[in-house]
Amino acid sequence: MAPRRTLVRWVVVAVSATLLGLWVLGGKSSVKLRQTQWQAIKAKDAKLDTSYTADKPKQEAIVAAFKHAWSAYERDAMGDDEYHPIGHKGSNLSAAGGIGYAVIDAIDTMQIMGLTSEYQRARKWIAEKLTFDRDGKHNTFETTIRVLGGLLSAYHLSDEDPVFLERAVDLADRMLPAFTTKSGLPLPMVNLHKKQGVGEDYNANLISTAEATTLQLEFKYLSHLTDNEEYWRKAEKVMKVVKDAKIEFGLAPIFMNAETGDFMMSEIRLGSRGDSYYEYLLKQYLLTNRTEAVYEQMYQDTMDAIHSTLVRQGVNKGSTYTIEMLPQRHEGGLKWTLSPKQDHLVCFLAGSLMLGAVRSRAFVEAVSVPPLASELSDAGKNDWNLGYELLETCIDTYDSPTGLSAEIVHFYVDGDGRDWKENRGKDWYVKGMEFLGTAPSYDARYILRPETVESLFIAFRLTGDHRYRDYGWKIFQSIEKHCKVESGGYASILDVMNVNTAKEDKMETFFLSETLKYLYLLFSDASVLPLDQYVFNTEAHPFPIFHSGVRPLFS
Ligand code: DMJ
Repeated sequence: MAPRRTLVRWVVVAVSATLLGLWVLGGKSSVKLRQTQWQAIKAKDAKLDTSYTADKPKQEAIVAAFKHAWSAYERDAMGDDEYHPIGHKGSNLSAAGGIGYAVIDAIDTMQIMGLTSEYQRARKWIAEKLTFDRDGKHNTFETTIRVLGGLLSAYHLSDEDPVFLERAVDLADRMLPAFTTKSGLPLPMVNLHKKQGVGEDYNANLISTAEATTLQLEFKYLSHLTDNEEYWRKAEKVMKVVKDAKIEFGLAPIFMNAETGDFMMSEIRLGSRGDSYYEYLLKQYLLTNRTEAVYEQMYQDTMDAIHSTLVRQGVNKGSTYTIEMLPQRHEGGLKWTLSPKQDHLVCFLAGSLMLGAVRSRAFVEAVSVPPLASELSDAGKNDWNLGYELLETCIDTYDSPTGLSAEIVHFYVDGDGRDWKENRGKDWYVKGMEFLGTAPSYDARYILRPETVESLFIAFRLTGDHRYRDYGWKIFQSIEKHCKVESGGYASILDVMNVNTAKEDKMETFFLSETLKYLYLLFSDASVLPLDQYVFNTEAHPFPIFHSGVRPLFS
């Protein structure tokens, strides 16, 4: 998340779509599309084997890691929203009390891993102790993706145990008032006791683009399960507002005004506050079995805009990466500064592009594994190549002294005044590394994030290339070596470039819901949660693909 001071500075004025559109138009004509070779068959060291046999010993090691994390949480903090494994304690997101963040985020991983007794105890806690009647502020987006998403996925995987759906309906009904703004965009926070949307203290109408547009899978699937169309319409309306506000070439600034529905003057980026907007464009289309053409169009336009505007190549070895755009007022208009900075969060895009290529840009219904160039459109081949190359870059950022990737990497560019060889001839560096002896920067942390292993899982399922399993296993071993807390749990580390790094006393809930789940699935056989039957929400909670009778509000 952007530090608050930066955020306030940027959020000054609503962006004129025309003005922004003109700039992007200029950018589009001046940036040459990359000409790349077909990557799936090019990889020299590809180890193709599509038998997808489960690797049981590796799965057992990952299950043991899950148990090491969960049992410590259960021992020290059962029911609290978050866990601090070094201090052996939990904490809640609001002083009003917990809402089951950690338990609900983790429960479907237990179901998938077959951890029956852990699952039974977590279910019992949800049935007997969980309450959403909390008079405090909770983040609308985080509550949706972790808690609502976790309950819905647990409901499906438990063969429809009603306790999960009852809790999901109670939560969603308490959240719906967050959408009661003039535009229909949600407010960023919600008081679940008062059933009221709540704005940020420093700007009452501000909502980040990712937060507004990463609620649709959850509310639509709930609508499908309950036949209550209100959930559907509230979530869908947001997409119409975004489409109407959207700049011509499909890129979206990271902040919106919830009252007016306009974009605010703010950065364009694929990382924090932007990321899952791009992810859910594809996933909304997939969840309803590829029947809502409007989302396919929005997705395709947006990927085209990413190709033409945000993609760059490293100066040392040509690694493919994405940039950020920062707006500034300039002679009565807007000037955009380009920044060669990439969040770890962006690594979700690699797998997403590969999945989108085979599901949305193919000539055939069932694409081969790995895909054949002849099966994909030119745009599909471009998306596939970009996804493939971005994944190579994300993997490369794990080639650090700890074997883990930083929260943020920067890429060397012409004229940056840096010694390009300072990091072993790599294209990227971590800011703060040069200030040895002082506290490492925020950028240098690894906070147990999942995006690269998520993309490795998707890439493996779509190609059968065992290199992806090898990379995933290396990452898992590095987590074991540097993040494991012997007395129980896993912690973030402060500096991936230092093997003696200190730990930070926090185990993010997405470590259990995403990172370990995707690692486990990477080593499972392909019949487990197949990608043509399931869509994973942004917190890795799988929902089954379904047909819907609800007609889209807009086209
Ligand atoms: C998760 O909570 C979700 O994936 C979200 O979309 C952003 N990233 C974190 C994990 O890194």
